[in-house]
Amino acid sequence: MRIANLWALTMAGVMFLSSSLVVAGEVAGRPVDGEMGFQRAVTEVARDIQWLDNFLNYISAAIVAFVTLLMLYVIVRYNKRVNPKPASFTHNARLEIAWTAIPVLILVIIAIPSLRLLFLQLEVPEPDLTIKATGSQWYWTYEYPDEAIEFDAVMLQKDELTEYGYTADDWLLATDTRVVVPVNAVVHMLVTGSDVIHAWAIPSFGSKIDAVPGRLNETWFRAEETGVFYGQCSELCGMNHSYMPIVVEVVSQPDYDAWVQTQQAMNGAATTKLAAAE
Ligand SMILES: [Cu+2]
Repeated sequence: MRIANLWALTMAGVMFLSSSLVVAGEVAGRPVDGEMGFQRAVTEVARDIQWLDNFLNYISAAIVAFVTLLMLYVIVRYNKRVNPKPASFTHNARLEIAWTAIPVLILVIIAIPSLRLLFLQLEVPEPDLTIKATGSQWYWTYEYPDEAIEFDAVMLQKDELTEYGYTADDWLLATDTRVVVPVNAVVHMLVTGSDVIHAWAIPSFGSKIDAVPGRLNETWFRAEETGVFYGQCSELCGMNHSYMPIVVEVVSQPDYDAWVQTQQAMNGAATTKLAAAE
């Protein structure tokens, strides 16, 4: 009876802890003070990553609870006082098969959703749009090869935030330009580095890929809602590693088309100006 109570109490504790740990944030796209767990997922990949994390937490909690209770049981039931004459056998074939087979089974159960997720992340579907991101010390350069658009995104200093329509809370996340993509479009990201290894990451998209000089890595995302989503360079790349954030704005298709036209006009104007100067 006492053991049963202990079991119930432990499981209640485990359930409470794991539920508070995996609560996904209300807010998507940015960190929130005091938040536990992930930023809200807005892509299938991010949702699956969070599901897998949750699933693994339950499995680990169950294993910890089982081992703890087993140890407590042995301590209480088989100590020298309660059990003065210990049994003298040393092997039990059935038990040994069970404690080999059950962990193998648990690993297989974990491997199935892990591999499914790995394939989802690595197999890029037919893209609607391709963007190349190049990490440099300490900013990102974005190219839209099909639209002939190219720009740098540099972190805004504290005194520049208001000018660009940000608040003081956006410091370390806001950049002077944003990557703009249409909602529900498959965006194929080509990621590389120009000097050292950086990493392009947006938590709400479940995207994280290394930007390696001399190598073109690829990832993808399909954002399911509009909004502004923040990320940061996620590979320790040097002194100003924490000052090269990533901002992606997801907009409707008409808004995206309008943005492309404005960018092309700006790029065109820049090219004309350059030609005139020469
Ligand atoms: Cu970096």
